[in-house]
Amino acid sequence: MSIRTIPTQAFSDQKPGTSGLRKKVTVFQKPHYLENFVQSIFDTIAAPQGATLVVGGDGRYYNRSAIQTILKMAAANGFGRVLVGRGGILSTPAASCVIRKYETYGGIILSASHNPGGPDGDFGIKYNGENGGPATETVTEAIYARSKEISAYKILAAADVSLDELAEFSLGSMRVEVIDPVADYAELMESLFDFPAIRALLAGGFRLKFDAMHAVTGPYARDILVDRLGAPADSVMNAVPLEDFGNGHPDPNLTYAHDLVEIVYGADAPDFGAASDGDGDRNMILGQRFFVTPSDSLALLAANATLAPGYKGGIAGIARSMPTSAAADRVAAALGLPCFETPTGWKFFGNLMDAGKVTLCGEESFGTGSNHVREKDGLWAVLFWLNIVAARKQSVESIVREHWAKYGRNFYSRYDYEALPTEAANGVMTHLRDSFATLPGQVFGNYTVATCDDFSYTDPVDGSVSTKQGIRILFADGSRIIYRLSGTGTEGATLRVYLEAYEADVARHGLDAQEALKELIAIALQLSELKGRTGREQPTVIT
Ligand code: G16
Repeated sequence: MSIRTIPTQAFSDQKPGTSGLRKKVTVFQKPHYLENFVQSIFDTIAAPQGATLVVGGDGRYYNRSAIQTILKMAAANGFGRVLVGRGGILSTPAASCVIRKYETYGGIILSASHNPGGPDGDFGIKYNGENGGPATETVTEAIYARSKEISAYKILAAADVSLDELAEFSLGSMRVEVIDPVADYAELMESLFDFPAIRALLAGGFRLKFDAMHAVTGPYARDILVDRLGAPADSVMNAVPLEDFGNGHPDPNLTYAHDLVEIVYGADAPDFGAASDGDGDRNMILGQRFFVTPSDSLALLAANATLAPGYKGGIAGIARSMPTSAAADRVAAALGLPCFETPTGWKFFGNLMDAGKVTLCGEESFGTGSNHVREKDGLWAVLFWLNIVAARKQSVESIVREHWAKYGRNFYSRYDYEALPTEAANGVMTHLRDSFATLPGQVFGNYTVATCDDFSYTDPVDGSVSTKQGIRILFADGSRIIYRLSGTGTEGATLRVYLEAYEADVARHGLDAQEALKELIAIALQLSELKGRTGREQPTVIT
């Protein structure tokens, strides 16, 4: 087997977004496209000769073929050993777990997360460092810079290898270990949560439904919820991972996880519902006919953390992304803990966790996690909730309502306008920026604008600065409207509008969020001139 150096031409569009490089499968299939990006990663990270790499993905279309290429390129670039999930499968949190447990140099994760898959769907690739977390912006910028000047890549001339059985073999001078994708992760979960208490809860008739959305968490959920915790087999639905996610959109929210929502809001509803996304890092939590917003979920987990054995000593601090509601801030204040507000993107939490400043992190985009790995973690959140329910012996709804009564309720909603013409979306943002000088002090109905700005963040650990991370309109009563362009879409631009209003009055906590936020929504549309500028009457998704 010989190492070949293949001449190539640089692509100009390999800038990683919020979470790695995400493009249509057809773009990744262009000659040299994947190889160029992988070589740019290898050139940037400059791993020492013989280093160990983890490789795996969410099983979507093109996963297997990309892994074959990456293995041959890793062998040609001097890696000594690669741990790869059986069948090419590793959920994002499981990949993070494996990187940390085996102290590898880093890992390559193949996923476009919640984006649809299949030959016409999306694909993605990202690099995670030795802490198990997504590469920092400094590293992703360096990878991008390299991708613009690359002129050759190295690959081993070898036949494809079989990844369907647990095995160890050589590829050139590199060892390949095909590992069980579930075992290490399941063991970690068992070390964090009170499995006997959850087992007893389920044995006592508590019914749950977990929707794996035909994505990567199926095998993980079966192993943990059914085999280890004793839930009936039909507690896990859509459990078989499919390359096109059964033609679905594996995004666990009220719109896309509609199969589950119908069950949890239907007659004979189970006590608990949950779903995860394409690569297993997102989660949605539902009680019986009751939706827990991701922002509230973070606050609730923080407030109840000591009920789980893995956190019984308390937590060091909390971090949330800027658009996430301030519900967690209230818990942090009550517990006397630091609370950090970061830009959107899990990569911004890594330094805080590594420095021991925070234990729990969360985002409005259905992501919660802790320092057990360096990715958000869907099943971890599900188990945390089950642990809390088992310990408190209350329904999800009553736990949330008690929380609101104590801390107040942060009404919250996000409006997504997907696949907009890029020009129109940029036009909205420019128009808003142009209004910064005149907005403060203006009164809109019950709301007075206090300040507005472009969010920027200085990392308290390494001092790096990230600018233009979303436009904030902050009102005198603490309500907020945020406008942000998504960094994960692959078609045109996705504009997100985030709305938040705080309500201390318990009598008003039962209001529907859309009702409570009605006036703020109208103001958001008015200020942005969104309808006129984009031609969109309605958002694509409301969460
Ligand atoms: C990624 C990031 C998250 C981010 C989300 C949405 O999640 O890891 O931190 O909140 O995208 O980002 P955007 O608003 O830019 O689309 P995932 O689950 O897609 O990897």
